[in-house]
Order: sequence, then C-alpha cells, then structure tokens
Amino acid sequence: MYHPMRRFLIDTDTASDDAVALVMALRHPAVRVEAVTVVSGNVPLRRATENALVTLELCGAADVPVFAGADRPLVREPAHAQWFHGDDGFGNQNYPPAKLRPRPGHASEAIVRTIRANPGVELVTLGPLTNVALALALDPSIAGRVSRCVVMGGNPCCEGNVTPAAEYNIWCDPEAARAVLRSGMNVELVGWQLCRGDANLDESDIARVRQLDTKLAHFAIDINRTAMQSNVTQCGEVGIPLPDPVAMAVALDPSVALQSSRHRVEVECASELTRGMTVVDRLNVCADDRNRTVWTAAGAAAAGDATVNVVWTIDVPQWKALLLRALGSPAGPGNSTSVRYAPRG
Ligand SMILES: [Ca+2]
Repeated sequence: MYHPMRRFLIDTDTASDDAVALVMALRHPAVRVEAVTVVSGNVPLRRATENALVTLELCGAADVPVFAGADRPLVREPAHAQWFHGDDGFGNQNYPPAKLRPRPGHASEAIVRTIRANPGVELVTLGPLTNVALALALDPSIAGRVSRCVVMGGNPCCEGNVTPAAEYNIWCDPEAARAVLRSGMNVELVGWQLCRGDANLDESDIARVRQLDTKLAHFAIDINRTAMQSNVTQCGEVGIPLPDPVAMAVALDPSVALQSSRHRVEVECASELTRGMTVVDRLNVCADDRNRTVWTAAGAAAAGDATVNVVWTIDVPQWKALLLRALGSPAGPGNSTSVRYAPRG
C-alpha cells in the first residue's frame, strides 16, 4: 500500500505524550522522519524544543533536524498546560540537557522546504497549528504537496478538555487551525475524544510497557507521571492519556482508524464561549442552497470545497500494539531499526 520508506514531517509542542509519539515514528522501520518542527503549546517553545532534542537523542536519531518555530499563537496570548504535564513537560524528571541543538532557521521555513523537497510527505501535527499556518502563508502550494496531514486536535461533536467546547491544540491557536483546515490540505482529524477511556494506558498496559524493560519503555512511563495524575483531576480517569501517540498510530497505520468520514470542519474564532470549537458539518448542510446564507454568516464560504477526514472510532488494541512494538525496540542508533542515513545539512 505504501512505499517501503515513508517520509514523515512532525510538528510538535513537545510535552510528555508528544515524546512518545516521536518515539513511535522514529523507531518505525518503514518511516523516515525528515524533520521535527517545534511550536509553543503545552510548554513554552524553548522547553518544547529541548524536550524534542532529548527524545531524539534517546532514540539515537541525531541525524533528524529539529527546528524551533513560533513562540506564541498567531494572534492570541500563549497559554501553556504545564499543570498537566509537569513544569518541564516531562513529569518533572529533570533530564540533563541534550547535546543536540536545533538547526538554524524558523520551523515554518523548514516545513516549506521539507515539503517541497519531499512531495507526498506525510505531515503529522501534535500541537497548536501555528507553524503550519505560517508555512501555508509563506507558500500556499504546500497544501497540495503533502499526501496527508494527520492532526491531533479537536473534539468533533463532543466535549473538549480546555473548555466544554474545545480541545487544547485547536483552542490555543484557533486562527491557525482554521487556516490549515481551509487550506485544502488532506487533513485527517484525530480528536481528543478518541484518546480517552479505553485508549488510556491502564494499569495492566503500564505493567506490560515496564516489562519490556527498555530505555524507551521506562522513558515513556516516567515522563507521563504527572499527566497520569492530571488525568484523574481533569477527567476522573485512571490511566496515562496519550493523545499524540494515538494520532501517530493513525498516521503510521491508517487501519487504526476504524470509522471516518469527510466533512467540512470549521473552527470557531469569534466567540468567547466556544473559542476553538471544531464545528463539523455532518449533514452537509452547506451544500443546501437554503442554508448557504446562514453558513456564510458563520464564515465558512471562504473555505471553498475543503473537507476534512474526521476519525470517529479507533482500534484500541491495535493502537496499543503499535505502541508496545515501538517501545520494545532497543534505543539503538539511527532513525530506524534497519536503515542508517547520512547526516543532513
Ligand atoms: Ca502535543
């Protein structure tokens, strides 16, 4: 179905679940990560960049370039979530700084460059969409040059985690999210609601991960210590919540998404009450001329024909199997277990 060596570009506000998603991509034998771009989000940009570098170093992926990008949303004030992930975003594990350093240049430029150099690259976004929106502003043609863009974000047709109406990544920078969803990029939306309940790592899952007894397995559990406590506070759920790795599982193996369908999806940018809400046109009312003026008033007319592939259900055992496979591999050198690459400039 796919070329043996698929190319990924990952944008991340690297906190505890992002790091696990990075591990999954970096250790996948059929994936080459072309670049990691970092955005302000769950943690401030500097911290997120450091966390990405620590994760790459642990995976022996020193050849993967890391670029720092936006240190705040397009027009909103920054709003981090360190209460959820720990002050360092990594469960207050106090890892020493990485020896790796970010490459010069802004993440948005790196996104444009990487996509233009790798037509058909698969873009995976694990944080607010600021960097991707900035990249689209630099070069709108990149929308048509990615084969897909898997977005961890939104809460289609259900409650959110920041407000009852919105999920963090979309709420944090709704203008950026709207720009991406309207860009014509082939977006697959993996909403927060898919990453709750059974998708959490429960106690037996955590025990299975620990039993792998690899550096990566212990890292994945250790850095999510604070997030596990916060999950009880936020949702009353006992277990480690891993939204970004769930999205990465869908990215790595599309069959993890059991049910999905294409719809126009709009992001609320004007309301205080529902800022960042992902509004899904499930009944395709925008195609009905009688509704067009109403929908136009909501600002969707500018969206053209862009639709989004909304994932509604996932194969939970399959997502967890993918995770265990990634964490069970030794933290050896290279971007993959089987292929080494020359350093990149
Ligand atoms: Ca994230």
